[in-house]
Formats: sequence, C-alpha cells, structure tokens
Amino acid sequence: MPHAGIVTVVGKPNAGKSTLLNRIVGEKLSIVSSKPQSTRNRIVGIHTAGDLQLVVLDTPGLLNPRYALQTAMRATALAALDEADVVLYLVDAGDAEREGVQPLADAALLDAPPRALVVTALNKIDLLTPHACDRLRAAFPEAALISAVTGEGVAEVVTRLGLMLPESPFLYPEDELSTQTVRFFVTELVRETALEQLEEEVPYSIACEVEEFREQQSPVYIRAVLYVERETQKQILIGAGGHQIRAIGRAARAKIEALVGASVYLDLWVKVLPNWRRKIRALQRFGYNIPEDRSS
Ligand SMILES: Nc1nc2c(ncn2[C@@H]2O[C@H](COP(=O)(O)OP(=O)(O)OP(=O)(O)O)[C@@H](O)[C@H]2O)c(=O)[nH]1
Ligand SMILES: [Mg+2]
Repeated sequence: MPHAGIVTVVGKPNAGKSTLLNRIVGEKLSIVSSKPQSTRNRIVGIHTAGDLQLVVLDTPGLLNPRYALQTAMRATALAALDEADVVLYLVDAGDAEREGVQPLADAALLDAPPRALVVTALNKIDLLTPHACDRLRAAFPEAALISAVTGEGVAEVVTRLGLMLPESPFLYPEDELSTQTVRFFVTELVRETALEQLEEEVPYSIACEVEEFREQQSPVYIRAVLYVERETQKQILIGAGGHQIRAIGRAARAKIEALVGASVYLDLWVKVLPNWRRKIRALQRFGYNIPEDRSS
C-alpha cells in the first residue's frame, strides 16, 4: 500500500519555504524572493516517487498581521496547518544559531499546538561553517539540517516525512505537479519580477490580475494589470518614459514563456486601487483567503 498525505511547510517569512517546495518538487512553482512576505497564497506542489506521494503546501510566512492582506495571509497559513498530515516547520539556521529555536506554537502565536506531528528543519546551512552546523546538531538533535538551495539534507527530510504519512492511495495522479492554474502562476511570476526589481514598499502594494489569456494564438497573448495603492506607486512602477514597467515586462515574459513553453506577448498595465490591501472586497477579488468571520 502506498503512503500519501499532506505536508504543510510553515515558518517565519523568508525562512526558505518556497525554495524548499520547489526543491522537493523539482520545478519552479512557488515564487522566491530575498524580500520577506513574498508568498501570499497556499501553493500546492506534488512529489510522487515510488509508492510515496507528498502533497506539499507552501504557505505565507507566519507573522502578526497589521492589515487585512496580512490577516488573509495568516488565515491561509493556519488553514493549511489544519489540513496537514505532517507539519514541516522551517527555521533559518542562522536565526537558530543566534536565538535558538522557538516551538512552532510560540513562534507563530498559535492558540494551541498543531494537531499534526511537527518536523523541524533548520534551513540555509550552506551559509554556516561546519563547526556551527555541529553546534546546531548538538543543540537540536531532533531537527534536520538542510539547504533548500544546494539540496543538502532535503532527500533525507523527504524520506523522514514520507515515513510519517498514512497508508493511502495517491491523492493526485502520479504525473501531476500542482493544482493551481496557469493564470495563477502568471500573476505570481509578474509579482516575483516586481519584487526583484523594485525597492521598499512598492512591490508589497502590488496585486496582479490576468484580464485576458489567449492560448490558441502565437505568440500567446496575455493582458495583465498590476494594481497599486497610490498614484505615486504607479509612477514608480511605470518609471521614466515607461522604462521600469518595460523591464518588468521583459523579465516576466521570459519566465512565463518557460512556464507555458511557447512565445508570449505580455501586455502589462498599471492601475490604482486605493488602499486595496486593507479592503476585504479587493482581497476577495484578487483571490486572497478571507477568514469566514471577516468576509461579510
Ligand atoms: N543561502 C541560502 N539561501 C536560501 C536558502 N533557502 C532559501 N534561501 C533564500 O532565502 C530567501 C527567501 O526564500 P523564500 O523561499 O522566498 O522564503 P519563504 O520562506 O518562502 O519566504 P516568504 O514567502 O516571504 O514567507 C531567498 O533569497 C532564497 O534564495 C538556502 O538553503 N540557502
Ligand atoms: Mg514563500
């Protein structure tokens, strides 16, 4: 009988959760950025090997929310935590060295420990000296030491997680990698590119919506709108003479072409939706998860 189940990856922003999901699945599914709070949705990545299937859920970094979008992000992470058969709690190994490892319930300000078993992994060990790794091993013998970037220790963690999953038929067909739509990945790749190219608050104020997606033609035609919160942000995003939005468009198009395997014409627009990050209706429109008691 195969083993299959849901592994939810949680941790603070920037711990490397999305990098790890991509590493486990072997495909670039989840956007990655050196800036915290890049992931806003639950991202599904499916790893099937032999008679084992891990359905990996990548989640937004857990933090104390200050506005409605962050509340939605936290609700998304907590809901994914509830779905888990096993939880993979990812901690930056550098943080662990400096500050130790808080229990997940404390780090994430949970009311109660998660229902599922928790495996702790200390990530980014490629940045530590071998000596520092030895110290972490001694201090946290239960924790796995990994590098999502180099892949070190990741196969061992996958094996360990697999042994903890219930006996079950596969939850998805063997060749499936994700459950999200191409449209969703397009909006994410545009947002990732904005995170790469823009400083400070502007990329955090961006939501992306695909308005038109014509796959039957060559090049594939995609019209997407980047929504920002203020006129000043719109000007920064467009840049002098439109140079900034063109640069984002060029880089994003290359990523989208790799995703869809065809040449793409990416038609990017910028619009202002005042203070959308604080507005429930706007969050719903962009597909962010509004907790039940806030959705009315
Ligand atoms: N050196 C090193 N960098 C890493 C490793 N894993 C992730 N990173 C980097 O850490 C940064 C954050 O990675 P993400 O995967 O976006 O982190 P995340 O936990 O998904 O972040 P949020 O979605 O914002 O919560 C990026 O710059 C990654 O390249 C690792 O094992 N080693
Ligand atoms: Mg992420």
